[in-house]
Amino acid sequence: MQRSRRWFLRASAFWSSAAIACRGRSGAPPAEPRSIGAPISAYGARSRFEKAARFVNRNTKAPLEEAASQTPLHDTFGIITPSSLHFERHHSGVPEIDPAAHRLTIHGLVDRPLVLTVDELKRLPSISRIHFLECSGNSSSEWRGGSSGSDVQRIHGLTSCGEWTGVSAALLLRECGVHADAAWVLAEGADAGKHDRSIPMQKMMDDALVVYGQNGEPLRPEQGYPLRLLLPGWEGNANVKWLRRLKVTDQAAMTREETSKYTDLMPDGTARQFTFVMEPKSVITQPSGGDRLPVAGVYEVTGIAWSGRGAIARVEITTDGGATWAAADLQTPVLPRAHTRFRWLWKWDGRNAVIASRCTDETGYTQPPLGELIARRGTNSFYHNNGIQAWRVAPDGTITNGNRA
Ligand SMILES: Nc1nc2c(c(=O)[nH]1)N[C@H]1C(S)=C(S)[C@@H](COP(=O)(O)O)O[C@H]1N2
Ligand SMILES: [Mo]
Repeated sequence: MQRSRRWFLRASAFWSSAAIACRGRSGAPPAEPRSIGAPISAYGARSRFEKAARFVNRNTKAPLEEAASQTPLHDTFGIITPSSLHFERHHSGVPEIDPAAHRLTIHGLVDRPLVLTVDELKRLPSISRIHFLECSGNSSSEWRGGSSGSDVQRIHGLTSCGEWTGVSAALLLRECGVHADAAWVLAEGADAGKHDRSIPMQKMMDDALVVYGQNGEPLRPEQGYPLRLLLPGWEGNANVKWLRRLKVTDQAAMTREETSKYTDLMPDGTARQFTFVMEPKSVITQPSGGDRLPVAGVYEVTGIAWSGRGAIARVEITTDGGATWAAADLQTPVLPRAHTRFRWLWKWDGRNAVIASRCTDETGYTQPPLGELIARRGTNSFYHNNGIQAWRVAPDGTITNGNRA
């Protein structure tokens, strides 16, 4: 990294263009602020000059409560998504829940059913972990050719990454004494639609968390305040928000969300069900669709990679549409089931280029080309597109979605 950084500074047109810009401006240093600054504040807000925002991707046939908003991946740095920019997906709006009145009930095939308050949960041993959360419908427009716009936010903005704090689900379930034939847990939310999903007991015992914290403060209402189920690396919809009930059962409940919804119809007419794991995926966030490179020269290509199966082992970059690949630098920490930031220096020659990233996780799974995924799964399915995202760079520097010719 050290060496490539120096090369960047030498080779780049950056310093010379910065010098030109300086000459263009008034030579005098900026004036000292005239009055004393703003006072201290009890709860911070960003500078009024900053405008990055979630994109409200409204389904025009449904009310705004049945909608999603997408993270501005192009304009967020590092690996942590600020809570205010964490993507949202609600099936029936954001309920307003008084934490003092909220209860988590654990019942079903257990010796000792439990009803817990939020304060009681907070007294138990806590765990903080950094994990991504991705809607299985993320990037779904690309199956059939890019209907939801051409920028990274609108194509891939249904993924975010945060630090989550809560209690191990295994600790709670052990406390209840689950029966030997217990194989599933039905998780239910307290929103108007009572969103629910059946979760295999093994995942609940492995690494599931009942979380109340997000990025160092209580969960945002949009993320499930006061409690949500967090299933590291598993599709967003199984991470039940406003969690109010865990029912231990011997079989899956076959709720609406795991039968008519959140299954994947294959070309032969069969459907894949319980496709929980989010497979390895990466995307270049800068430069990306909607950007314009001002001049030929050196650019930092950066983006994020993540895998529901573990840590990212490798990210590669192509600038010639996949003919050749080069290894990108991974920013530490590289954490399992978390966004991982990658960077690569590119000297653009001012000609047509197709840039893309592909990642490989620690299990050896490499993100597939989109065409390969479509050949295998057809275009009936909607969820779980982890194909490679290409961006097309034109000689005038404009960048568009390069997934289709
Ligand atoms: N109770 C409840 N939980 C829910 C949902 C919901 O509508 N209600 N939406 C699910 C879906 S489809 C996704 S992708 C994630 C989105 O989580 P976020 O809004 O915190 O990003 O929450 C899941 N959990
Ligand atoms: Mo989702």
